[in-house]
Amino acid sequence: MWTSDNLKKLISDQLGDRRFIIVSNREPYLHVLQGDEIRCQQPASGLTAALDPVMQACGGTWVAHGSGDADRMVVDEQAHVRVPPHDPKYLLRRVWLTKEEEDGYYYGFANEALWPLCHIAYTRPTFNEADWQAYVAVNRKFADAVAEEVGGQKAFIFIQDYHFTQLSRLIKARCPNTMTAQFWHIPWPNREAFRICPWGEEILDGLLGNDLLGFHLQHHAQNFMDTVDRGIEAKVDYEQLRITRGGRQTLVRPFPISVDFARSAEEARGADVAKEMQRLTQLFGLKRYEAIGLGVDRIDYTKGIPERLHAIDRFLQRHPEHAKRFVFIQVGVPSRVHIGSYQALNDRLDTLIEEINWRHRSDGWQPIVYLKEHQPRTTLLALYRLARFALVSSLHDGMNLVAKEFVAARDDEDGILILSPFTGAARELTDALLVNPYAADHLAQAIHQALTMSADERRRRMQRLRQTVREYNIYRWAGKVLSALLSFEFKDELLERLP
Ligand code: ADQ
Repeated sequence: MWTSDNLKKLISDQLGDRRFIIVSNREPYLHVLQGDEIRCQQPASGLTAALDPVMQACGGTWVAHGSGDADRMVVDEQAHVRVPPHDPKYLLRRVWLTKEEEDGYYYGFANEALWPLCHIAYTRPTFNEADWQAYVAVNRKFADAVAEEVGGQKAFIFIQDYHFTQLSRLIKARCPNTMTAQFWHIPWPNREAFRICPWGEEILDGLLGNDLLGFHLQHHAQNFMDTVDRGIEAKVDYEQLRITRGGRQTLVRPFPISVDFARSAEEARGADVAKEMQRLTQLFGLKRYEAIGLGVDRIDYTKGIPERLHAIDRFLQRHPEHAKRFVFIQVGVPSRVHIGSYQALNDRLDTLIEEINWRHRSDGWQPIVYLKEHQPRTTLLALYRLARFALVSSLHDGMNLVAKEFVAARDDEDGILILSPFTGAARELTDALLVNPYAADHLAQAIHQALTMSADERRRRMQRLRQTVREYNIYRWAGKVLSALLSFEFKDELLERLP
């Protein structure tokens, strides 16, 4: 079983004097002003939630956009701050972006072009030359920051996600002694869907600057290889999962990401979470209900939140006997609010929840409680434990960590996971109720099944789900990625020797 200690050992045995640097757009800790005080927050992001425990185990430097309004107040002259604040384990190097850069690179190309291009959720991508130019310029800015951190030494650089398709080549031009791996946290679409991108060739070529390219699923890796095969000149070896372009090789591999199971399980059993469960029970009068349903998401059109609400509506129409005996808590943190489609979704959710609550309201009861803000980890863990079922209804999702967080928090071995088959998580979590979110009736039926399932069956399913998430945890993910990257250089039997 992979643990934080195995991972530490792998890093210290194999890295030697090489620097270890992670690059992502989102930073793992933001400093924000609340009145006169500076507070440190962790963002609602699957990527940072997954990688923070890895960095805490490995040390090293994390390079990311400094986006908190108090970020500049706490760094030194090199834009460095050590994190986590109360028990520093690694260095955070912040990169400053202008508003125009953020607009073009982040909101524009990354989130209005690449995000919808890679998710089949029927939101059309917008391609804009100025956004693309800003995106490339910001990739250069990050390459400069990484080069400063490398400082002429040998280094392993681990690049995250679709914000940095140009980064690996730019880094290697500046620092020849580096190896790079890049992990693509979202799906890779089929080649027909990808073809519409006007800068497709540059994106494919840029990604092939990496020594290793990781996706959550074999299927995404396969789509990428097909896209390269049809899109640009390269030798694609489908058996060895290897692409050669311009004499250089890139390994393409699936690595399903996960959560820190041990830490979540331990925290979820702790006194703080128990206290928080009591507070929430009192605050929302939860004792009145036989069961609580739960949704937790970054508000995004890929997460299928309206589909989930329609299913609750349908469920209550079909099974009015559950009225007043059940409540659904939707926790949704607004994200990317400067983009029109996200504003429209926020408005749509407000209206939809109001409508559904109005339709079913009775004697002071209403079916949906909407917590539209960022919640601390203790609150999320408490909600995971209070819920009879968690509903993850993504229309398309690279992995979906909420599903795994829910399972990790349930050491009481109770609770049902209702999960969309269009998430990466559905490949591993086969003891969930797997339901197509586009079919409101099927989802409504699954809610009914979750509320009427015997305690024995709930336990059997949850035990198997927990076994999977315990074993396929975040340290295994990081260990597999790093050992695949390291095996490039050491060319030994490293992979076989690891658990
Ligand atoms: P995301 O799209 O951000 O990640 P997801 O994997 O579900 O999606 O993670 C969301 C994270 O935000 C979870 O850790 C969750 O606890 C947290 N969160 C959600 N709502 C919150 C709230 N209101 N308050 C506080 N925290 C909240 C991308 C891909 C995913 C992939 C991850 C990791 O889109 O498919 O699983 O990266 O690779």
